[in-house]
Amino acid sequence: GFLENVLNHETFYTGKATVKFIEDHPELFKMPRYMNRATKILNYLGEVAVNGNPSVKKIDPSVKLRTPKVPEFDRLGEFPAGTKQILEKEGPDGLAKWVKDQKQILLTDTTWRDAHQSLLATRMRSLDMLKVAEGFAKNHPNVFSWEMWGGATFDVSMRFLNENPWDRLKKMRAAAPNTLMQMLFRGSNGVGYKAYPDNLIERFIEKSAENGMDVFRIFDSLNWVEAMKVSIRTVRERTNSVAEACICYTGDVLDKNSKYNLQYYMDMAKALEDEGAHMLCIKDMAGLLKPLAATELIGALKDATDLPIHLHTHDTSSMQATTYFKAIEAGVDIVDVAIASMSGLTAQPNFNSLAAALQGHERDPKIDVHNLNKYSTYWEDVREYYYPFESGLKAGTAEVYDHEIPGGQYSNLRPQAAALGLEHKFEEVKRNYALVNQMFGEIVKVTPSSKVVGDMAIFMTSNNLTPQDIMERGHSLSFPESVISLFKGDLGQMPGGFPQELSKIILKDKKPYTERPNAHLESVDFEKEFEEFQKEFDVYCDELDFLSYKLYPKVFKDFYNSWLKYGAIWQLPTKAFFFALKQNEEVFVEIGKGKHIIIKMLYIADADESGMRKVYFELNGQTRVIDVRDQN
Ligand code: 3PY
Ligand code: ZN
Repeated sequence: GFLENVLNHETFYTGKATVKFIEDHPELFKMPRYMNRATKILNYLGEVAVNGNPSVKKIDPSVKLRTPKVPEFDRLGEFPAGTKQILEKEGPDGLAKWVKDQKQILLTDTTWRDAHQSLLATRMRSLDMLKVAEGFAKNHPNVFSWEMWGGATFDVSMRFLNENPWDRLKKMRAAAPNTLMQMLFRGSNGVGYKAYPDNLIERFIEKSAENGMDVFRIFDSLNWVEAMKVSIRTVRERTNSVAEACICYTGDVLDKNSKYNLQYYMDMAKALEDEGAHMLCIKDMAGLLKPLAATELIGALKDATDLPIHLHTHDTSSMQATTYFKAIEAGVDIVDVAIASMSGLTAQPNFNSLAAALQGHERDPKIDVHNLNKYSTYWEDVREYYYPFESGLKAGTAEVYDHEIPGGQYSNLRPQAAALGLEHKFEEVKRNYALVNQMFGEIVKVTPSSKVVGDMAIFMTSNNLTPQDIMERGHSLSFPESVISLFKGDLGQMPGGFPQELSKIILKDKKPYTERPNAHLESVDFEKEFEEFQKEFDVYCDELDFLSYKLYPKVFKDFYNSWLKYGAIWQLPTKAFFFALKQNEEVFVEIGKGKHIIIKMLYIADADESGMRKVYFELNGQTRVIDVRDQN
């Protein structure tokens, strides 16, 4: 109630309240915002004890969970200087020059973002990262950057982890002040799945940089440079961060019949350099860049531009370490790797093994592999807690060169097909994915365009349609919304345009357009809308929350409501978060700096006639009871 709200308000309990305090904070009368933090955590633990965590579909009692051991580090020692200090001192152009001047190969660690996005459905929690962030930064100061934000992490952290994505950025930044923080940014689609107004994209970039983002890896899902301009320019002109512009690698550059040939990549590289990119990235999201193709492509790009070149791939074929070797010998500047136990298959190649294999090479990255292996053990133990999100993939596959499904989507497509009752037809879904690629005119496939290709493949599979059926009977078929939207121009334009005949079949009487989709969107009126936003939510929601809301209104609203009810449950250990506490199990939770609580699960009472159960806990030795509706 009101009194509890006041007593738990930080202005009050820190002794700063004046008479005006209550007048200034009308929200205290209605908001459970300042309900005791421990009580909120008990609400959550009670809820998952009775109904389970909605993300965890099946608990496997045979999985043995070990306690992950944090490798030792000097807690009181200074952080050795790293790439962040170079950026601070030299600025983004100076950093780019520094990168080009290095003889050694530089490494970006994707363990914190793409590796778990591709292996564990993006479910890695901040707490598990933060436990090792400081130590890793101190023990491995010569890692070029950590890719730790953006892509799917932004919405997934709110949707499934009850975490504020901005807090992850701020906390990781603070934990590793010597290392560059890097994110994946979908250009005019931001960290979403559709175009947003330009001024929202600009504000998002500015606020990300202010809160610690150093390297913006910017791509467009159709390789349309036009759609990347606003992002590149904003990073260059309004921040002190690096604009790393991507070319999404598609098809096979050595295939003379493909429109994605060497000339295509060289032209795009020059265009991105002209737009002001500080660095270039070859974003090989499906892992299609073969070793010999890497030699050609890196060589050609080094001739075409003066920018440093960063190579990103996924190891779906299990050949990509060889590609890295070839790229390194051809002069690539930086490659993306993931810690051993979080590497391989749909994730990035193995950091530890690559660093070990390069010892004695003239471009040796000079990594302490012995120490790095301890981090692999840590992540191996952490990974066990995420077993409900494993894709079950067992080995690399050469099929990826046929279907070209991106790593992040590959591990998702099977469950998506299964949810529609098509698991037994998964081979056909993959075949159709390849056919759709051809029908759509060799389209770049990466979020969000890859989703459209997947939707179309599933549509064809579930309706038993061949490409010929589509061309002959398509006029009477209603296509998935995302497919219509793509052909209308809502994701931008593709190299060489959309195939005309198919476009007419899909669009029927709808008219396509060729301007940037963002040009049709009304600008955000920040002052006015922020005020309305605070009225709808509360005055403690800040500008970062507002950005989350503008990108994902519904997701933010649900997240906000869960936050009011459960509070900062990102602080709960992962086991308790996903699997609840068993009878008599105890958990130690750090709820603030130097502030801890101990929660013990006592028992769950039977449901009463209205379906409510009482869950009994001990909180710091005192019995507490939480009422939970049994949803089963
Ligand atoms: C994303 O956009 O999330 C990706 O990882 C694309 O590769
Ligand atoms: Zn990737």
